[in-house]
Amino acid sequence: MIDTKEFYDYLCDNNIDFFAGVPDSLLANLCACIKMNSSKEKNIITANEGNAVAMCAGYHLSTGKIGCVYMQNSGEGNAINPLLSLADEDVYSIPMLLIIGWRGEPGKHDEPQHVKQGKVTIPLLQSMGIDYEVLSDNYQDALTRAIDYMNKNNKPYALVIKKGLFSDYKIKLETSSYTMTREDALKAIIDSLSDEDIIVSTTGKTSREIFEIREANKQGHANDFLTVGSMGHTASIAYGVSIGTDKNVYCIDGDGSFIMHMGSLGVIAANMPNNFKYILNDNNAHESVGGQPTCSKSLDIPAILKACGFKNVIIASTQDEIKKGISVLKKENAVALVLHTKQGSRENLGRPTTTPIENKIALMKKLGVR
Ligand SMILES: Cc1ncc(C[n+]2csc(CCOP(=O)(O)OP(=O)(O)O)c2C)c(N)n1
Repeated sequence: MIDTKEFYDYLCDNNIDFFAGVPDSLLANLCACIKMNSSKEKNIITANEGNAVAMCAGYHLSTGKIGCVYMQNSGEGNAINPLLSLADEDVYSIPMLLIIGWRGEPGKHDEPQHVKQGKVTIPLLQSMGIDYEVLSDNYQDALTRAIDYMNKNNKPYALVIKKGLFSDYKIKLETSSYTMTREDALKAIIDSLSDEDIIVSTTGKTSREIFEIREANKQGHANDFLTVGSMGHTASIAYGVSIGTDKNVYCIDGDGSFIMHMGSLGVIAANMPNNFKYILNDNNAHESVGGQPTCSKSLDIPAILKACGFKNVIIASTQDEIKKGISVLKKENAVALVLHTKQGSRENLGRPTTTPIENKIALMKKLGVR
C-alpha cells in the first residue's frame, strides 16, 4: 500500500502540482488528499475527463510544467479526443501524467460496465500509443521513470492504479444546509409516479437506491432504466426513450452528470417532447464516489435550465415539495424539478441484482417493443 500523502508530496516535490480530473471511487483517497492539500487553483474538478486533459495541456503551454490528470478508467472515453488530437506526439506533443483508476481489473469482481472497461483499459492506452505502468508500492521509482519519460518524449504517460493501493485519506465534506437524503427524495418521486411512468436514472447511487426502493415496494424494475456507466448521458437516453413512447419519461439526473455533458440539455430543450420530464438532484457533489464537490454551488442551475428552454423550474427540498412538484410536471410541459439533497447514503446500500441486459429487456417489454 502507498501512503497517499507521501505520494502526493512526492509529485509536488517533483514539480507536478497542478491537478485536474473527475473523481473516482477507486481513487477516492488520492482525490481526497489532492483536494485537502492543493489550493483551489491547483486542483480543478472538471466537468469531464477530456476537459482535464485540455486544461493540463493549456497549463503546460503557459508554464512548461507537467500537469496531472486523474480519472476513473471509464473516463478514458471522454479523454480520448484531446489525448489524440491535442496532446499526442503527432499533434502538439504535450506531456502530462495520467492517473487512471482501474475498475474492473481482469480477475477481480466488479459491475458489468466496469468489467468491460477494465478489460480494455490497457489496450486503449496501447492503441493510443500512450506508455504506461501499473503502479506498485514502489512509487518513487515509477514516478522517476514517468517524469524522465515525459521530459524526454514530450508525451502523456499513464499510471494505472489497482484497487486498494492508496492508504485511507479522509475528505472534509463541504457544509450544506440541505436536510433531505437522496434516498428519501427518490422515495417521494417513486410514490408520486404511476405504473405507466418510466424512469431513466443516472449512474452511481441514484440508480442503486431506485433499485432497492422498487424491491422494498415489490414493484419490479420494468419501468426503470437504471443507467450504469455512461455518466452525463442520462438526459439524452431519456430523451431518446421519450421520442418512441407516449408514456411520461422521468429523467433523474445528478449535478455531476448534468455538468459532465451540459450541452445536451440545450439540444433536448430545443426539441422538447411533452413527455420528457427532467428532475435534477443537486447535492453539490460527486456523492457516489466520495463526495468531492461539483461546481454546482457556483452555478445558477434554474437559470441555466430556463435559458435552455424550460419554461419553469421548481425547487424541492422536502418530500412534500417533491410531490407537489411532480404533480406540476404531470400537468405542464417543459417544467424541470431541481432537488436539493444532502450528502450520504446507507452503509448497506446494495447493487442491482439484475443485469443491464435483463433491465433493458424488461423495459422494452413494458414499452411494448418486442
Ligand atoms: C465518465 C465517467 N467518469 C467518472 C465516473 C465515476 N463516477 C460514477 S458516479 C460519479 C458521481 C456522479 O455525481 P452526480 O451525478 O452528482 O451524482 P451523485 O453521486 O452526487 O448522486 C462519478 C464521478 C464515471 N462513472 N464515468
